[in-house]
Amino acid sequence: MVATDKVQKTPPEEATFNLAGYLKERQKLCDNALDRSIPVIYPEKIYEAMRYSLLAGGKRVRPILCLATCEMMGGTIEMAMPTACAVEMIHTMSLIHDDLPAMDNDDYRRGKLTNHKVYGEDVAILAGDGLLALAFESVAIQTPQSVKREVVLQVIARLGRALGAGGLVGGQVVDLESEGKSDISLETLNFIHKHKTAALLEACVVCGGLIANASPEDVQRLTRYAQNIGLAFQIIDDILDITSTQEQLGKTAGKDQKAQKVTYPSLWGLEESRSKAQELVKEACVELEPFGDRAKPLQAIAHYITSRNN
Ligand code: GRG
Repeated sequence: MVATDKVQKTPPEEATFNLAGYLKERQKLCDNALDRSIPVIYPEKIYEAMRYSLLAGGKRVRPILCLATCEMMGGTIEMAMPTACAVEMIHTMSLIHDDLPAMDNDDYRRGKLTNHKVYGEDVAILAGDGLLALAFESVAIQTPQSVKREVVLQVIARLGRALGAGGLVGGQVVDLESEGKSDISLETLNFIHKHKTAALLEACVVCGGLIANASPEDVQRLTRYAQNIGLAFQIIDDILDITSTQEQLGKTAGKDQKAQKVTYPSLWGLEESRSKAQELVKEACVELEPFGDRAKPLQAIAHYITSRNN
């Protein structure tokens, strides 16, 4: 769970917006909805394994982005909550599979043993699959009738695109191929992270906008906002792998250096990486200017991405 009391310095333009309080409240809403989304029924083992990782904490950045965008564009939390839950289910399944011995082979995630360490590789794979299927079922079945069915279909298509070979899966494949290679170009690194990390963040924001009937022009603005914060998110993730402890991160720290992985700090150094992330956040916030005060939560979340410590 994010240490909201540890959210660092608030930029002056966000001074009137209580981000820590906002995140805490939204995390609670998301946690409650996610808790309700998975009962424990027969065969209990799989439902328990799905709940284990889904309810293990996590900052809930993706569902909060989805809800915040929907509200900014005039929609409600109720309209977006099934999609918000879906993006967190998809994100969690990607973490479970990423941690498997066949991929990153990690023992800790969100401050707990990884799913396969507790339930075994076979059940961990199936827990990921179960979460992925439930994500789409949630959007299709739980989205209220106030959202047009045509929009629900668009959301389902967007999510499918973001996580398939043109998104997370494609980014992960290139990441795996790049392992152990020291001559990875910036272009390849950008490809990996635009797909592995930014694609889902983009889907969160765009789906939130679609649910609130955002115009195509606004969807374009939202897309640019999300692409910029998506890359900034990954740059900071790379920095935190170097500068934070396992306790702060809830997962193994220093993994990239140990695996001699090419990262943004390994190409640019820490300081340059930080300023590039800040530049991306600034560019993201420019896209929100037409939305005036309603954009305060999304602006504050963008700044939080570069000031977070986990
Ligand atoms: C989606 C079908 C499908 C398969 C998954 C394994 C895989 C394919 C992709 C890997 C995706 C991955 C693990 C990307 C890393 C993204 C990232 C920066 C994760 C950390 O996110 P945080 O900091 O974590 O938001 P919390 O725990 O706070 O939610």
